[in-house]
Amino acid sequence: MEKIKIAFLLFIVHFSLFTVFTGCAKKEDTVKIGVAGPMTGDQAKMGTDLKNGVELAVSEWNEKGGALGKKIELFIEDDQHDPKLAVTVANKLSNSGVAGVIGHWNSSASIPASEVYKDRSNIPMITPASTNPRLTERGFENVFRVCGRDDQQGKIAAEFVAKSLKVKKVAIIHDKTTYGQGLADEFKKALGNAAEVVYYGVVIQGDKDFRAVLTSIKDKKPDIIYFGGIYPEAGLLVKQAKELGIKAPFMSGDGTIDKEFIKIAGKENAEGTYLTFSPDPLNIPTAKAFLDKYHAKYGEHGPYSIYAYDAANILLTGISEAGITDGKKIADAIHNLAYDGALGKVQFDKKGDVLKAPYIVWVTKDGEFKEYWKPERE
Ligand code: ABU
Repeated sequence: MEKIKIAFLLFIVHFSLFTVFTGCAKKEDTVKIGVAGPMTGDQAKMGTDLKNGVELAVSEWNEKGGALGKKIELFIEDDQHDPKLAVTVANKLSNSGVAGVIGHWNSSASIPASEVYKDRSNIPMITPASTNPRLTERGFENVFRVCGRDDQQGKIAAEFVAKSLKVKKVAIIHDKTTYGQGLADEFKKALGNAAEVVYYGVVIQGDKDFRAVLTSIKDKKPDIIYFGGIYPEAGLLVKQAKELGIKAPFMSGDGTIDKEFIKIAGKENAEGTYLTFSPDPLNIPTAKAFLDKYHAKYGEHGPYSIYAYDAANILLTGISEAGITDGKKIADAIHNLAYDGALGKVQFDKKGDVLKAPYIVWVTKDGEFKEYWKPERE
């Protein structure tokens, strides 16, 4: 019996020494940050932009010594914009002991994942891109977004088509996702009686042939087609609409404003498409240093690269201000920040929304996106 006790004690001592002198101990010497988004699949460009923005911010922090005197370690996870996979990813990141998460990209992923982070000791999450209002309407103190909301961009889109384009008949399509349907409905609500909605219908994310829906729309002779959804479907819709001889311009939101949209639609077909998004960072003086570094390291920036960069800096500043990797304390610190970032000053309200979301309308011209229209009050 004595021999068994000694053997057991030796095992414990050996195991403890092993963990101290191996990678297990090394991991505890880092501040762990989660990054989550669609890293593979048809929206992988958005996940890559997100990852690149975060990696750039973290490399800068690590060059200066990290956070809380420790190196920062990234845990990158792929949710494939799938709500169920987003929950799995959120649990995996929570189990890894992350102090906070940058992500997710899609509202349909961010909303269910945020429930996990809330339940797992209020792990703070800052999304660069999820714009569905519900994300911040549930009173979660650990949830933040550095982008605007779809009730804000839907309103600007409606104001543009009613006051600037002065259209009479509108067709509305969405992709049945939290984001796509939410944005289409916010646009419709804001439009009110300013124009007649002659068609309201859906497409399925991942489908490739939208000719049946577009043929029904053509019969209704709308002055504009509004789409709530993301660039893979938006590109095909515009391409197929032109092939069917539809002349009405196309309008969509921030989920479509990426060069991938123009590639899928074709340069000629994409011309004249209107999109709501925030102003061009190329015209924002505070964004210059970020853009120079990003372009040198990764090439052209995507729409949400700069948002991911600022989100990571805000999370790491919150951790530093809190002085500890405690979810609630970090969230409190983030709520109290007035952060001067690449996008300018970022401050959050009680819900975790930014105080300013300056949506404008862009247009595609010569294969590029150009700022086109600003609401009068801005
Ligand atoms: N806001 C653009 C698309 C991401 C999302 O909200 O689902």
